[in-house]
Amino acid sequence: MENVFKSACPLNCWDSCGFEVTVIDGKVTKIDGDRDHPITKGKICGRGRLLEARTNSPERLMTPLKKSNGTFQPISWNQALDEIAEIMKQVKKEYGSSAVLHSHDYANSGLLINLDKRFFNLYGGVTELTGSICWGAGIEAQKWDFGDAYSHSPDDLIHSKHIVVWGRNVARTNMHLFERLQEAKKQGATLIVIDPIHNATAKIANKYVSVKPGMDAFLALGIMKEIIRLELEDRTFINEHSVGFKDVEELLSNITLEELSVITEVDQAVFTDLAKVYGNGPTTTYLGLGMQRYENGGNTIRTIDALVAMSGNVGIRGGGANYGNLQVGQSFNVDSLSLPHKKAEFRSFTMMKQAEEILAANEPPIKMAFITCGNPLTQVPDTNLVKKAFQSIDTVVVIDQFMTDTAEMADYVLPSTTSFEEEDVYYSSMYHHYVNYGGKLVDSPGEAKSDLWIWTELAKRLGFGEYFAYTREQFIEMGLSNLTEHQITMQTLKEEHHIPLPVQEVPWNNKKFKTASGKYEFTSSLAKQKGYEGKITLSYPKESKYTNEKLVEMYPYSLLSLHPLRSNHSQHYPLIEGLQTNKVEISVDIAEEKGIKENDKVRVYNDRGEVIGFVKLLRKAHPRTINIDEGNWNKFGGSVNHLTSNGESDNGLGSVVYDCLVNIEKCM
Ligand SMILES: Nc1nc2c(c(=O)[nH]1)N[C@H]1C(S)=C(S)[C@@H](COP(=O)(O)OP(=O)(O)OC[C@H]3O[C@@H](n4cnc5c(=O)[nH]c(N)nc54)[C@H](O)[C@@H]3O)O[C@H]1N2
Ligand SMILES: Nc1nc2c(c(=O)[nH]1)N[C@H]1C(S)=C(S)[C@@H](COP(=O)(O)OP(=O)(O)OC[C@H]3O[C@@H](n4cnc5c(=O)[nH]c(N)nc54)[C@H](O)[C@@H]3O)O[C@H]1N2
Ligand code: SF4
Ligand SMILES: [Mo]
Repeated sequence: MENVFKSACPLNCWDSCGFEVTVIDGKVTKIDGDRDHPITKGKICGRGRLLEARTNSPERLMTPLKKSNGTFQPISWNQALDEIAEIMKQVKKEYGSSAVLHSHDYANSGLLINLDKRFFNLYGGVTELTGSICWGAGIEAQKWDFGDAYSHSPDDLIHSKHIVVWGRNVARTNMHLFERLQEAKKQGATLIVIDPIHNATAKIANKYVSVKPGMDAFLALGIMKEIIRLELEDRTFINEHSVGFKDVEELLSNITLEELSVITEVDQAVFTDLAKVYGNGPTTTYLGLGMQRYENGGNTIRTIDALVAMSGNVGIRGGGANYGNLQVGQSFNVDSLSLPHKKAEFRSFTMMKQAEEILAANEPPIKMAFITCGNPLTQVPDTNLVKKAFQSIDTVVVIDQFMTDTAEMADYVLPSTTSFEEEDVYYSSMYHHYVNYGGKLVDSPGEAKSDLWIWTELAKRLGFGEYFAYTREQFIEMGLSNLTEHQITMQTLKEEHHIPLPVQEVPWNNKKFKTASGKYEFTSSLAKQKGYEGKITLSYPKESKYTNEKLVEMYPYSLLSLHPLRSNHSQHYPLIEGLQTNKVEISVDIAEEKGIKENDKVRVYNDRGEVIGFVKLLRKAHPRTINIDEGNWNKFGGSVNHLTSNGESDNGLGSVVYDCLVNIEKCM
């Protein structure tokens, strides 16, 4: 029997698409877009479509596995859960509950993923991860400037005269914004793309600006200088709704346009052109995550925010410094799910430095780790260190659907369900503000169980089973409990499939900010409170000629590791043969300098490691730039994170995965 159900994409992505899933005789056979979804309107990408193949893959993990003498043996759920619970009890008794690490990322955008935290909080509180390899530097930066990171509603784009896409690979990573960019251009808006790579979004732009990786703040400073020279700044906003602009003016007086042009490798005329773009708005800025994955990443986002603010583009229709949209996630009653008050102990490592911290921890040491919704052996910087760290832990439990590089090194691997096998509601705090319903459509294969089932069974064995004595539906209701007045309940979601959350469409339109002063803070009081200087500064990436000349002599090229077109991080590599080798994209000047040609086999290396791959020439990239897409598995050539460093951004909460110098040589 064939049925078509409305559902939603669970992948970590800007777009949070609505799905129509065809199920024939208890099996998912096809995934299409939900034409009734107001934002995603029936279109989805290949990653979404391939969830069918992922769900039905013969490679799915089917039973719990335990490693003995280096090989995995299938064991029963009872044995796996009894043993794991016993180890948890022992570890807690001997070392305290924070000797357990919960390592995770955000690979499932369902609401119930917050129940992981409930489990670990009730256990007593474990070592948790803070910050984010993904967008941590920028989120913290916007908290300093605005008080929070909020974006305009997608529909607001029609009010923009100019659109600046700054470090976001829209055509590849955010397809529904891409459609809107094309539409806005037809309506007469101008599109400017600022990116070291002439990507598919740049191809449709009216103007493309190629910038030296990691130097965007200097570009924003140059634009601000020109705005002031041309008297295009918004003095009303600056005088009435902001604090600290004097510090920005002082900074601007310390550096010349000539110097800024040299640092950014951008022509001075471009500063003037962009000053006019920002000064004659409304101009909206879509910040991506690209330029904040550097040591100076927080400062970069703050300097761009400052440009958007001083030019009068904050809190107005058609404006905005759109980065993340945290108001979406803040709509839910997450605390009722995660019970933060239940934890007695607490320790945190940053996501970036988890490996280093594992190796250094002694009060208590890390004796056990749970890894869920993440694949740190491919995705966390400095793979060699990550491997060493996890191998040093007595007991590693990985919950996943596939035998990933991370699962390979675990002691216990527990098979998890995919999204069509369980009910949940899905949302993303990245772009639009609709929450989507996804029901249970098929049974899980073999003995795969949901993460929630696993927590529930462990909780029973650990003595706090009563906190998990709820159905999925009841848990979802709990998370939605503060939305009933907006008619967002299980019932209405099941009926309507997608409902807009009650968030602001034009954030900060009343010019009241969530900062301590209530104003936009060019110099941040929150930063000062946290022990930072608080001012925007002139700061460079960690690996650049301005900070480490010697390193540049050895490793002259900037390595980016962008998100792959056809895979969501590591998840689709096993399903697509064409992805199963490393493609090393290099700017043409490097090819000339090194005598390398298209398809040559090359070795890319630095002090941290090496990656072997095959060359593809980037004809219009910024000079001295290389890209190797992230996410590749060991068996297909290995993760680009063998080369990246585990440093933290200037504000402590972001990664530096693009702040990475390398050299390259042809393999003989
Ligand atoms: N196809 C696909 N889509 C995805 C994902 C995926 O894995 N695959 N992942 C999803 C997730 S989790 C995320 S976080 C988002 C990320 O979405 P994006 O932010 O769009 O993705 P990135 O790959 O980080 O690429 C950002 C862009 O920044 C540019 N860039 C790098 N360094 C600099 C710099 O110094 N200055 C400037 N101006 N630009 C720079 C890169 O060339 C690239 O074009 O994508 C989501 N969508
Ligand atoms: N060099 C470099 N490194 C990067 C990036 C980069 O641009 N360059 N990007 C960073 C970014 S933006 C991000 S968001 C991270 C992503 O990092 P990860 O989230 O670690 O990446 P994924 O490959 O999506 O791995 C997620 C794993 O979770 C599993 N999974 C999916 N759903 C569930 C579930 O419901 N339960 C459980 N238990 N498991 C599940 C999947 O099968 C998969 O193996 O990578 C970061 N790493
Ligand atoms: S991965 Fe993103 S664009 Fe693709 S279907 Fe899922 S939400 Fe939509
Ligand atoms: Mo991400």
